[in-house]
Amino acid sequence: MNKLQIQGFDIYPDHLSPDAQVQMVADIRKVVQAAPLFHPVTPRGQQMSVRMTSAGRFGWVSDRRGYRYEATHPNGMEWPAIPSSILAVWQDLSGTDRTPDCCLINFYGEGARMGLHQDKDEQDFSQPVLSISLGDEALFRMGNVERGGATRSVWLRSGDVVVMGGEARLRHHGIDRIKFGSSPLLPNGGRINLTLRVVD
Ligand code: MD3
Ligand code: FE
Repeated sequence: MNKLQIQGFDIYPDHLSPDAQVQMVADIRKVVQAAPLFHPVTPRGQQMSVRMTSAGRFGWVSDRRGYRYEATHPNGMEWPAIPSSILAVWQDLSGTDRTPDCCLINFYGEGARMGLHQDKDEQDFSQPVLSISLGDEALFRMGNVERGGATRSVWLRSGDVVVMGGEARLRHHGIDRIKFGSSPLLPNGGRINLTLRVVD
């Protein structure tokens, strides 16, 4: 498939067909029914605008006690298994033999965003992170390993996959905004981002 390389990120535009996207959304709905989306709160007490849940052995959570991976949802239950439709994309593009421990599910409603940050709660930064975009278009900003400096932005669209490995793994990144209602995939609008991660 065709691949774009920007600041060490490998971007696969339109990797998933429209049918595959519809199937994946159906699989995600089952996960969300079992493990409801919640608004994480940062350690400083700010509610994030993105709602989240997870599938896999671990899920990512944040509250006043900090950012971390947990074996259970805030409601106490174990996270659902990662759907095989999602694991198949990892097997295709990740380039690692490890299995992902976590599929973090981010839901962006109208006005939701995610500030520039690094993903540092995992044990082994030699393992890549893989992201799948579904639904509305999002402006993805890519920065540097150190704070500050120049950034580049790219629109991520439904069906796009991004792999962050090597030098890109510790770069700052974020979502400035979404174009609410730009995709017909989710009937009520919004954007789903899936990230697959090796945690321990
Ligand atoms: C670069 N999510 O969940 S995905 C996140 O679209 C996150 O919801 C954004 O950043 C989203 O942590 C961006 C692209 C992404 C994901 C993980 C990365 C880029 C990354 C990890 C390391 C470097
Ligand atoms: Fe991130």
